Order: sequence, then C-alpha cells, then structure tokens
Amino acid sequence: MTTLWVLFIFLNFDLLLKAGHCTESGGQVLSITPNTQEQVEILKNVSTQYQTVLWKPVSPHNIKELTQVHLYVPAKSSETVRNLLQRQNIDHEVMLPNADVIIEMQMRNDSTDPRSGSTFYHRYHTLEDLSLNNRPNKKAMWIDCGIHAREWISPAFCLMFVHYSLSFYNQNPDITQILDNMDVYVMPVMNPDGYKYTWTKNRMWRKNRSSKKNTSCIGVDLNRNFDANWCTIGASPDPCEEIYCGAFPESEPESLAVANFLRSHKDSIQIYLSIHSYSQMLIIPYSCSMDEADNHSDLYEMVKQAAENIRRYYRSVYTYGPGAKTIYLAPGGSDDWAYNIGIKYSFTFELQDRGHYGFLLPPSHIQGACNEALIAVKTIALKVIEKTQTETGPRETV
Ligand code: 0X9
Ligand code: ZN
Repeated sequence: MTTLWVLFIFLNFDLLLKAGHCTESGGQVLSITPNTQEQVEILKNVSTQYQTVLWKPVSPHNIKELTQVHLYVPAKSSETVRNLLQRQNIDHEVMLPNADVIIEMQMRNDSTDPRSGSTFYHRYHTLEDLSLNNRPNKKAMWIDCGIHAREWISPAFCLMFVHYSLSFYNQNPDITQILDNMDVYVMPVMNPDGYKYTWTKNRMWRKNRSSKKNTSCIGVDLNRNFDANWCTIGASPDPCEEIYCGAFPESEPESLAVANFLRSHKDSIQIYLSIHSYSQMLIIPYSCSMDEADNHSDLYEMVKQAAENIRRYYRSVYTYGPGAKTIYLAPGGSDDWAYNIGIKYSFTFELQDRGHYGFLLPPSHIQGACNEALIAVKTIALKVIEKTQTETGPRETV
C-alpha cells in the first residue's frame, strides 16, 4: 500500500511538471535546432542576450547547423525568445518546463531532510556537508606516496589510508579526531611515469622518466630534486646515477608541482609525510646536513612514540631519528625542503621490510605493512593536534 501511495504521488508530480502548471511563470530550458547558417547566427545572438544561459554547447562559437542547442531562458524573457524563434522559423521545443522549480528544490537541498529515504551517496551535498572541518584556520596534513617508482608498498599505503579514512570515520575514535581537526591531502603516486615503468619494463626503476639532451641516461631522483642543500654530498650531478639531482632544484614537473602546492598551502599544512620503503625507519630532518632541526626534541619524541606503538601492536621493529645520522646524507629531499619552508612536523617513513624481500614485498604483506604505517601516522597526527590545542587553547566546539 505504501509503495502504491508513493508511486501515485510521483506520477502526479511528474504530470504536473510536464503540463507546466507550476512553471508557466518560471524559467525553462529549450531544445533548439538551427537548420541553416542564418539560424545559427541568430541563435548565437540569442544565447548571449536576454539573460539566457547556454547549456549545450558550452560556447556560442560551437553552435552549428542541425545540432541541438540547449538554452536556459529566464521567465522574464521567455515570451520574447520564443516569439523570436517562431518568427525566424527555428525549430524548438521545451526540454525542461520547470527548470526554476527544480533549481529551487535542489538549492533548498530537500534531500538533507533526514526523513528523505536516500542514503549519503544517493544525495547531493553542500560544501559544508562535504568538508568535515569547516573551522577558520583549519589545519592540514600532506601525505605523498610513490616518489620512488619501485617502492610499491608506498602507493599501496596511500590507497589503504584513503579507504581506511572513508570507512572508519565516525567508527574509529583516532581517525575521527584526526579528520575532525585537519584536512588530509593525499598524493597516491608522485612519480606516475616511473611507477608505470616498473610495471611494464623494469621492476627496479627508482627515478622519474625524464630525458635530457647530451645523455642517453633517463630519469631524475625526485627525492634529490628539492631545494634543500641541493646536489651536495649524497646526491649526484651524473644523469646516469640513481641519485641524480636533476639540472636544477625543482627541474622536474613532479617535484615542481608538489613544491608549488606546498608553498601555496604552507600556512595551513602542519604535517608533511612522505612514504618510502624499505628498511622500517621513521625519519625526521635533517637528511641534507648533519644539523639538528629546531624542534628536534618534539620530532624525536613523536617518532619514538610511533615506533613504540608499532612495536606494541605489531611486534615490528622500526628505527628512528634524523635522516643524515640514521641512514645517510641525502640532500634535496622533499621532507627537509618542506621543513625549511615552515612545515615543522616533517617526516619520511620507510615501510617494510628490513631486507628480506626488500622492494619485492609480497602482496600478502601489504596489510601488515600498512597497519604499521597507519598507527605511526595516527600517533604523530594526534600528537600534533594535542600540541596545537595546548598552544592556542582549546577550540570552541562547532
Ligand atoms: O634516499 C632516499 O631518498 C630515501 N631512502 S630510499 O631508500 N626510499 O630511497 C630516504 C629519504 C630521507 N630523506 C631525505 N633524504 N631528505
Ligand atoms: Zn624511496
């Protein structure tokens, strides 16, 4: 019975709209077909006047003979436009008689009414709905994966992180708190050309795939291409080497794009995180020199706690510390560069394993490796949120 009622109402609503009873006075969308070049010219003219809005094609320049044009005509010019089309013998019919009614309904966003049957994914959402964090001065975290092509566990982590965030927001208190307090920018593969190459030609490829005049050697190490003691000891000016730093800092489209984005968002981005493999390490600045970061003790405490949590939950050992002292001098890295532009919580994670499979970590280890990285991300992000709140005082609840 209920179903019948619902159907009845819908059918009649549709009829009502088709008949145009509630829309005679509203704006309409017309479907118009010009048959001659002269009609095309007239239509081009109409589509730029009378406060009409051209839906299809996107621009009057693209209007052509025998091709449908969809034009929104506001109520106040409806008569003028339709008379003009009639006078010029231009074929037209009303496509949407009730455009204004629909616009009004959609913008009122009736679908947000909790009584409306549709689920989250079957409704349109306002910008406020779509952003979990509408606070002024909202903070953010950046995570990139896949700088180095052969480190396949890295893009796998970014995907898992997005899936986890979407699945467990409002279920898991940690991810809920993180997403309530910060936006997260995730770049799943920073080096797509290199990554593709590892799938198609050479599983061991590390760099990007850019080519250079005067050498047959391909690729720049993107993690030597940032402007942090660029191309000093630990990087190479030789295009044939795995740690080739490129012709100049940010010479590569991949590093330039990331650097530009981070530069323009540096006031909101608090945490920079770059995911690599392998060797199970949580690295803090600096890797480009033996210097200690200004907030070394904060950073050190964070990676220490993250490593302890990984150990406690998953029994895996992660070492931690400043890159140059923990692994090697490696200038031109994204983490040091991000740190130097003011993103004071900057990290590189080296995920599983410690040298058994190395880059060839089997798929059966993906979940475990990602869980370890996830707990480290949570530890650090929650700590940063806590510190920010104590520094600025607790925020008002919105
Ligand atoms: O050498 C690197 O770029 C990273 N190790 S990897 O085995 N994934 O290649 C370490 C990066 C540490 N951070 C910086 N070098 N800035
Ligand atoms: Zn790497």
